[in-house]
Amino acid sequence: MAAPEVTHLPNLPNDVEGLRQSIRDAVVRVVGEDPRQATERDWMEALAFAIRERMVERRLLTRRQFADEDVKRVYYLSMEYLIGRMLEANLRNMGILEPARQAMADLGVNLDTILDLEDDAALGNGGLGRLAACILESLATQGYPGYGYGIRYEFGMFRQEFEPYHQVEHPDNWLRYGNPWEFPRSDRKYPIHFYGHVVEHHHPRGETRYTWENGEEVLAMAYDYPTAGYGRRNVNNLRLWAAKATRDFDLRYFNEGDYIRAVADKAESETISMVLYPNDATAIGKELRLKQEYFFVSASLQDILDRHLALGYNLDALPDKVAIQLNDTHPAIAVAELMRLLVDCHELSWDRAWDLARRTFAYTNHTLMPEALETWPVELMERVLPRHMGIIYQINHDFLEQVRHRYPGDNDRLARLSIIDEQNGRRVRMAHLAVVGSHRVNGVAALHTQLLQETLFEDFYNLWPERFVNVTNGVTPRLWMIQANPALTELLGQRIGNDWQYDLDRLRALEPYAHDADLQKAFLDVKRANKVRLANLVRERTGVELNPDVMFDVQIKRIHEYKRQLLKLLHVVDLYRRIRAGEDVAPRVVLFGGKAAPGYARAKGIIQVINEVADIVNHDPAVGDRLKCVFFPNYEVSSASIIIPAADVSEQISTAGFEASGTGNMKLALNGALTIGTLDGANIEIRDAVGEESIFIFGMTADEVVEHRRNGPNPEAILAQQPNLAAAVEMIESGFFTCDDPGTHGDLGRYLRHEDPFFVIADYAAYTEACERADTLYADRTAWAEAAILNVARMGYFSIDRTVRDYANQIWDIIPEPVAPSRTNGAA
Ligand code: Z15
Repeated sequence: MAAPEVTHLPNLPNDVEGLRQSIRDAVVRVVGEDPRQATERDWMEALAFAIRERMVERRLLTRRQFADEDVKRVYYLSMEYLIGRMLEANLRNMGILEPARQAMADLGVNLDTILDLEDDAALGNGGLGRLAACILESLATQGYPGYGYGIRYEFGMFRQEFEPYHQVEHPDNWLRYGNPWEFPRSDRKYPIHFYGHVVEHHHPRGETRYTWENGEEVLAMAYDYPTAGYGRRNVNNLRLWAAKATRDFDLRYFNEGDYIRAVADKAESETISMVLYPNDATAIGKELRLKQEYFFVSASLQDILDRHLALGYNLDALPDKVAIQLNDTHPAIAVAELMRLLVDCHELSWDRAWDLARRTFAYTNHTLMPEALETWPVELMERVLPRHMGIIYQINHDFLEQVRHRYPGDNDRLARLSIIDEQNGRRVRMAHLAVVGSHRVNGVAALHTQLLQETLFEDFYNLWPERFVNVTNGVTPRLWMIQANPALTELLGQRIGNDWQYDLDRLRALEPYAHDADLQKAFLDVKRANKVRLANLVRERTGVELNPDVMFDVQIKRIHEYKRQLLKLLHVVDLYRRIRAGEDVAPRVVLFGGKAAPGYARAKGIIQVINEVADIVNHDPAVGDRLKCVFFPNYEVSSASIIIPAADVSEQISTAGFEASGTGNMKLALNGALTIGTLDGANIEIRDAVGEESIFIFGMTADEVVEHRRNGPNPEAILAQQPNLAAAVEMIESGFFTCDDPGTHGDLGRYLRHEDPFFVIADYAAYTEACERADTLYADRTAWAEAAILNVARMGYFSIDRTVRDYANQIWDIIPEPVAPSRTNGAA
């Protein structure tokens, strides 16, 4: 038993006076600057340090309580965490935003100025990465014992610039000033192996044993990011791994040249955690990517097993104390790695290990798109991870035995189910490995889960129907309402109190006031103020002037053909042509935002043509305020929180059957934007929740899309029937908007006429008709306000807290463990 003064945790004051003291001290003690000379950035750093020391106290209290209560923990394994800025979120969730604002003011510093200095932590691409960040925040907020594991990329998502029309990528050096939120844990390092070969050790009695020898080794070092819950003391942890060379990395040199080479190799081994691959929903077949995946999975599993054993549990209790969620197949090698650790390192029998692994893992699928499904050439896997390849063969062998028993003689089914795809030059299907190695598999919206069961995983569903569940995505109201939309938060507080902040279903209390004229006016005033806020930012970033009294029509998401930014662009061109022809069209501001993967030429072409059209439209004196088109550069979490509260209309117009869920759709609707959308992903559930009168649904359903494709689509025939659409396509391909390379717009015309893989042409008429319904409603301010208020009131289901409870109850079997105030450490 250690002495009380050793086990005591500090208990820092959270009042204005105490905070001011901490911040001023930190300027000297941490930043090393004289408070008389401190810059705004110095104050920001000092403030962050004052918060982080308070966070870590609660982190340790939380950990003690979890250990005392013998809780089951969930570990979320994700290649991506799209967190955004941390300062304001940490202040708010720690309950010290207002005292800190006052303390800073007392020190002569404006908090809002400071908040704007912070770079986004953009360790993710899009929806999948942002979902991971929302889930961690909700786990802490609801008091669940839940931890994130991922990679501490030196460079996150690239910064997007237009030069002047096409996208140029700049490296995101987000750690250049250091990072006050991370705790480097130099004592938490795990060895990670690559390459080498496997040696078999035959035993006369008992199983053959395997050792993995002569590979390369790199260390994974932990960096901890405390994650605070809102309105609770719980603070969880996100552990991100960075690659570090081993201490004596191959320094067996004989001369100077070898020595220099050895040090260069050491640096090379640290490139594993250097950069996030900027691809969203497309698989990357690069060796470095496989190494990243294995690197963070192996480190995380070693850490999880160490903790499990250190807490005094035995390995047989693993599924009772540990749940591991695989965020897509990116960490699916975990199935083989856990088997290796249990069998080769902890000497469990194969069968026992397999039973534990399967009951521990669960897998979330985020897409049906074939190009996003990860498969690794057997040859590559064998070279980089030879032991894992052997383990996968064994898993597959046992699995196919089961299938053979169930479906004797059905060789086609065997080939379809196999973890090894034998058709395309022998590849490991990571999704199959994940399904076989998990006790639950979930899709991320009702339609998506249904399609998973009917298409991608049909054979698996027939085999194990009980394994498949739906968990519809959600968003955190702390960031996407309270932080992003303080004006609406304030209005809600006045009308219905603040209970909704903890239980978003309580927004329903707003419903009875939807036709209250005072509320409608206040609601429209809030929206207008948010539009002015956005217009100021757009002026600053692009020079374009926006009229806040015109409808703001917003499409913000990664650039993908299936998301159909081209459908919106055709509408812009159509409106522009008709305005020039003297037609009276409803005015609108169209705002696009989003990045294209650097290697996705078609997506980059879409950005370029939007920028070119925007340039012409915005400078045409004949147009004025009736049409503006803006491509907001470098769309990221921090700009999303300005754009979303200012949107009147939310564009969710993916080809039905292709968007697994969407989460931007939820953020926008929650902030009062009305959706124009297809019956795709979570749009369907949003329609069911908000009602037909608060959403504009259009276009082919997922079934109709399949049927349409089967019938052999003929875009030219449709164009011949639709003069406005034809004129828009002709206007583009004529080069009217060409500002940059001539030829690209002609190519786009050919693409629409002869390829149109996502049926932009086929859905165009229905789409513009939906836009016109929106225009009509928008013109009636009272009717619009009522629909938008009802929209907000009915979005409670899409809280990430509901999502996380669904995972906890259907998949993880964990319960909340709220941290109680204690006598010595209980100050609020
Ligand atoms: C990604 O952001 C998504 C799916 C993927 O397969 C990859 Cl690799 C990245 C998105 C889906 O496209 C989107 O519909 C969904 O809402 C999001 O994941 C979160 O589930």
